[in-house]
Amino acid sequence: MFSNQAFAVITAVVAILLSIAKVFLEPEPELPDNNLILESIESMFLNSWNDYTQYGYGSDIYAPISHNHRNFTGDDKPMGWIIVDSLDTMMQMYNYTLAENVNVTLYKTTDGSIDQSKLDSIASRNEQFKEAILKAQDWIQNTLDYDINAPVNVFETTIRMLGGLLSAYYYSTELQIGNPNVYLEKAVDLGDRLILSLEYSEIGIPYSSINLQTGNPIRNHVDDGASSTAEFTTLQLEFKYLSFLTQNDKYWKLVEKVYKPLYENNNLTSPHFDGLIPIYTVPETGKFFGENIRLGSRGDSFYEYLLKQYLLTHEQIYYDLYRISIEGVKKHLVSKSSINGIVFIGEKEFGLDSKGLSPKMDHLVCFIGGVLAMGATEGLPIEVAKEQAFWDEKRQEDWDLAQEITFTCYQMYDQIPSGLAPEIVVFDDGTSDISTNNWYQSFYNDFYVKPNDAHNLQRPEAVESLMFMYHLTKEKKYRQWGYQILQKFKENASIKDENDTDDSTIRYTSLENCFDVPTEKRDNLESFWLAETLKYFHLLFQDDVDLTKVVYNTEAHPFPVLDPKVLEEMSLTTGWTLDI
Ligand SMILES: *[C@@H]1O[C@H](CO)[C@@H](O)[C@H](O)[C@H]1NC(C)=O
Ligand SMILES: *[C@@H]1O[C@H](CO)[C@@H](O)[C@H](O)[C@H]1NC(C)=O
Ligand SMILES: *[C@@H]1O[C@H](CO)[C@@H](O)[C@H](O)[C@H]1NC(C)=O
Ligand SMILES: *[C@@H]1O[C@H](CO)[C@@H](O)[C@H](O)[C@H]1NC(C)=O
Ligand SMILES: *[C@@H]1O[C@H](CO)[C@@H](O)[C@H](O)[C@H]1NC(C)=O
Ligand SMILES: CC(=O)N[C@H]1CO[C@H](CO)[C@@H](O)[C@@H]1O
Repeated sequence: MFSNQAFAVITAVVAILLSIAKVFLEPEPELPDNNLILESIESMFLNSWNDYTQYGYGSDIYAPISHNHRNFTGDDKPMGWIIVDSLDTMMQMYNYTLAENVNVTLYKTTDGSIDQSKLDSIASRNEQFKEAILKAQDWIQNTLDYDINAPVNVFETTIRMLGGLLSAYYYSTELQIGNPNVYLEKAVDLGDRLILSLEYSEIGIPYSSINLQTGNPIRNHVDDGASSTAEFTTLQLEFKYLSFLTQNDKYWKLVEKVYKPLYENNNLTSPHFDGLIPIYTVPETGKFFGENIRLGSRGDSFYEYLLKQYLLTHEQIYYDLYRISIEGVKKHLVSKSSINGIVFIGEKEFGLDSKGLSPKMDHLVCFIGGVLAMGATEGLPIEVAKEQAFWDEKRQEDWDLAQEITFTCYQMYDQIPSGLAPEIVVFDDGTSDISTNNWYQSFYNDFYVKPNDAHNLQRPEAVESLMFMYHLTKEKKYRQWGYQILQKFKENASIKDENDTDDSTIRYTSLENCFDVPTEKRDNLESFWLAETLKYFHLLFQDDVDLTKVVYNTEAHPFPVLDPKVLEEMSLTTGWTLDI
């Protein structure tokens, strides 16, 4: 007979082997027809949208369970938070359901006739998208007024509102729906208000907020007044595109001014940082405040916008800076879970010189899979990218890491009872004593979740990376993982009225706790559910997505790739250099 101890060891070993087998050998289910999946994504969007239209239209903040709603700013003027953010998703779905774009042969029944009810249902969704778009345009033209006497966050307002207006302009032009100039005029109005935050800055780095009416810049009220480093380094795509559209280089010049002090005043490329930014910066000096380095909140989109500026405008300096930072990420932040060897990206809370790596990873970090993949391939299918002169060992490493991290982000859903990821996880890397705490544990023991971090806000980043990985590889698994997550949102993040017999009151909301099943809901609709998560789902299941043609801003608003020759003729070029 085994001793108790030996038995415990054997049980533990068997459990580990089983869990490894489960993580890597799960059977992959066959997917329903693509068009059925796209249809269900469009319906999910319309369910959320129609509920918002009925009970909260025009408001910035909406609670789908109680139907409560309010606006951000003190004087109760709306910012267009949900409407502007959602517009281009509706345009994308409108385009996809347009009769001339529907492949009728896909709707043939077995006897060769066309399933007319299917076509009617597509046409009906198309009509709903069209009406919603035109109604939103009318609202933007006649109700939305940015002359608001209240402070707004420069970064959030830029990526969501300015970004949303600019991409609405772009799609409205491309798809010939509505009047694009409504969006551009509003974008210029908003852009002129926001840009003052950069214009008034001493060295080029803005305060975190600005009063839209008075132009008064407002220093951060916490963190000793420091600005979030990712916030002022995530304005560049929007304002550069605005410069392009208005032929006014003012915006372009001002947004790129943030980089020189940031790099030079901190020696950012020196081994002390290796291109990795602490998450706060003192706006008057450009010096970092604190040493907390992470790819999660306040750090994330700094890296994203280095690459995406290169992809949008082909300014080489941004690829070079991106390269330095990504080498820093690979050198300092990558580790593995001890049980299944799942690769994660951790944090250096006390700077690169400190010992160890904090194994904490925000769901937000999941954007990096898609960014690494786009940085390696520049949007070309992987097999084509590998034949380009630019392909080298470093890009191969980036590509490998992109695949690993995307798998990890899928695990952040697959190892959770509700099938939906928590806001933050802590990996068990074998070095810390986390298993003794009363935290939640993932199915196969790769990570733990603190009770306060167990909510799900319907965030997009994992689906975003799945979308990029699928279109660059055409590997079916990315759609299978995406489909699984989609179904979990459908089942576990949806609500409906108790007496609803025809599902007409279905809508989607955040979760208080993704470990509880049935799930406990949180009465909150994030605008990025409509702007990003459902858009990326829809793109994941489309067939002809060309990733070399558009760049998605950090709120999933698409801008067209700009021709460097045209930019040169317009004198829209990089105005700074760095010795590296
Ligand atoms: C927010 O703005 C919308 C649109 O103008 C308006 O209908 C609504 O009443 C405002 N909400 C509040 C709480 O004032
Ligand atoms: C609209 O749909 C057509 C046909 O699917 C596609 O080729 C085109 O790229 C789409 N346009 C946009 C802006 O998505
Ligand atoms: C329409 O779908 C059929 C069946 O999948 C396919 O063979 C055909 O190439 C498609 N046509 C177009 C124009 O995409
Ligand atoms: C930056 O690094 C250079 C060379 O290592 C050094 O001479 C300089 O003093 C450093 N500057 C700052 C601000 O740390
Ligand atoms: C649902 O129907 C029951 C029985 O008719 C009624 O008592 C209840 O108030 C209804 N609930 C709602 C939310 O209307
Ligand atoms: C409402 C709810 O929580 N539904 C489902 C969530 O997901 C699990 C499995 O992933 C189901 O068992 C629940 O019924």
